[in-house]
Amino acid sequence: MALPNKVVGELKAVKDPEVDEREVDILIVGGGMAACGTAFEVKKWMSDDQKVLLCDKAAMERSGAVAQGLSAINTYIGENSPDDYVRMVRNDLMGLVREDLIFDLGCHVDDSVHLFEEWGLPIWKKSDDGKNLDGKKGLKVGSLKGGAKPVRTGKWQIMINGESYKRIVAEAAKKAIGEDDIIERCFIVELLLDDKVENQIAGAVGFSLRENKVYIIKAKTVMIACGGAVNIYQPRSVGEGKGRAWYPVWNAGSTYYMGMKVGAELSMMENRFTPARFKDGYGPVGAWFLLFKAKTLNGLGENFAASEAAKKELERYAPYGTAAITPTCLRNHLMLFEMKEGRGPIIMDTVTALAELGKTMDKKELKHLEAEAWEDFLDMTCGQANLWCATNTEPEKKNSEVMPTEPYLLGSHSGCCGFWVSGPDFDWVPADYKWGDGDKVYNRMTTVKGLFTAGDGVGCSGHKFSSGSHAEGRMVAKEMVKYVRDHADFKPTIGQSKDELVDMTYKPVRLFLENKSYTTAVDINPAYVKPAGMALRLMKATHEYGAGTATYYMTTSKNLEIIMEMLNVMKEDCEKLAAGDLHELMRAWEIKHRIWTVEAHLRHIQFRKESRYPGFYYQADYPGQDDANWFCFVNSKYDPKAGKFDTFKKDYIKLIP
Ligand code: SFD
Ligand code: AMP
Repeated sequence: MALPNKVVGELKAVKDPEVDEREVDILIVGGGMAACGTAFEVKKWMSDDQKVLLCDKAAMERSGAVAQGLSAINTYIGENSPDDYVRMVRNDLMGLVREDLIFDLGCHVDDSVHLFEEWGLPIWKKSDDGKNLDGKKGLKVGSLKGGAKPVRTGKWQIMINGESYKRIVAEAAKKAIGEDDIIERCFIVELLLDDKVENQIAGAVGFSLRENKVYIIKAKTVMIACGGAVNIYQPRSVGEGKGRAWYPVWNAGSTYYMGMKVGAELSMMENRFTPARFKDGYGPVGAWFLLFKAKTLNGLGENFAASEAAKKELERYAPYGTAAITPTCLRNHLMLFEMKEGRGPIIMDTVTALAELGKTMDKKELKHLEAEAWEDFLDMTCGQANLWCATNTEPEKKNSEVMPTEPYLLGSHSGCCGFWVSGPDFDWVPADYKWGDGDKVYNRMTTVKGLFTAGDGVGCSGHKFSSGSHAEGRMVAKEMVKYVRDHADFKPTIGQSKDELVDMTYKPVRLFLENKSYTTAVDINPAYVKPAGMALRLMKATHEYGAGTATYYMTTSKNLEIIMEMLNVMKEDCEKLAAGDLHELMRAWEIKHRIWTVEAHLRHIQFRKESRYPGFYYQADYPGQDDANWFCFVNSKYDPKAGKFDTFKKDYIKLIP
């Protein structure tokens, strides 16, 4: 159970925390959709003498991206085929994806959706006469597994009443793994490599957000599923709205930082997701485009996406731009195109959409439709519904602006950055795409032995969303058990002493306690920097030089050169981060995780001499796509011993015609 706060405000940190040492076979880091999938599945395959532990920095009932709930499950294969799912993801991500990983996921994802429904998640259904049945009405026509038809918004998405989605999924995960094998409010800061076996994971170190306690956990195999990276770029929200973001503000790039630090190969870190969202409230647009069939208008009231100019612009990016569904980055590109031509802002025409749908409805049905429009946000981004109230916006009477937001790094939504992982052990998967130990293949294992990832952590395989991340977590559970069984003789050895690990984890606290009396203002001190200041410094740098909103997502070689130098200085200055309480200690580690993650992102952009994802980012000196040289993955690897990065190309292999 998550420990409650024992004090008013944050708990002051002390110089010498208690140390809790554990040894397990399987360590799950994170408690989001992927980790809940692993937790639900893992004990079914473990033997009685094997041990598992899950550490989440927050409380699983409301942690990660699904914290506020969701109104749709964006990946449900249903009547479609996994091959077609691969084609959709490939097109949306401009041709470069790992088709083995995506196909594999497509074969398993529906099973997770069926479980969600079994656990009590209300899934909307279609009635025989084509009406939408939500909530309990949906239940009456039977379950998806039993053949009832979901309410499809797009080809892949289905509608849910999902305010309690994460609670439902977490409850099942907790029941399956057991409260004794979960530590909530435990922030993992670093992974640990084995001292005897080269390139083998051996555990992790973290600390409690509720007690002065450091956890040192030895493990034979570890899964990192700490989501994506948020608040790495200056958000559009300022002042009283600061802190609003679309993706979960708590996810600080820990997945990428921790894996990269122990030498796991990253892939496609140049890919980012710059979502179009309702302006200021960050409300998602999918349901409006797909379910309510709304159109976006430019400032002149024109449906610009259907214009000749848009068609011409998209033709420049054929075959992706001319596909039946325009890729997400190019939809953004068209919005930016309008804005730069002086035809902004972009407006979601909610009024016409609801009026059109209402034409065939009676009064009661119309009221229900309006309620659905509100519920879409109340279920997943309630701040957007608040903003509608605050600005007297009734969507049937007043349109809302949409806007491309600040960039996010993630591998499960409409982006695909993450780790280079092994694919499944099928004969059709090329040798370069699968690995393990000897002739053994471990699906979703990174290039570090025993280190697995899922959800936002897996690179080159976007569009998994909530359901796919859960399913991928379940796949990883089986592979981790297999890994432990195959390596029964392996005993993890940690090279660092207990004192060294505590000193590393609590360094910001010790620095603070040693120096805090030197000045009267606790945040201003020549001996240290506070994480809040460092966060602003990072955001200013990415905003201006790293293709943030300040420059319409444009960067250049020179700008990248400048920001890489700034990031190096920030990394040096991170040695002087100071924290007075446990929350601030978390902030200190988070900003370190963010800086390294951003560095990996920009290093990849710098390496890829083209602009593969117009609308997500642009390089002025390398505009457009250069398939002759860059139709390949970009991978990078940090060498933990030498402290150096290596960035290189990896072949893309087409598997599905
Ligand atoms: O509308 C540490 N997502 C949507 N998915 C859908 O299926 N439908 C939607 O409708 C979706 N939309 C949406 C979505 C997300 C958000 C925020 C909004 C709207 C507003 C995407 C999914 O939610 C996403 O794909 C999955 O949740 C990804 O799963 P995973 O497991 O990779 O990440 P997580 O769930 O965020 O969990 C991360 C966990 O890690 C913990 N953590 N624990 C220990 N130590 C550390 N250092 C840690 N750092 C992080 C977190 O606490 C958390 O438990 S829509 O936009 O399309
Ligand atoms: P979003 O709300 O933007 O996160 O999108 C939710 C789902 O709808 C994702 O699967 C998107 O790929 C899809 N989607 C959003 N907008 C569109 C659109 N205009 N056309 C097609 N699919 C879309």
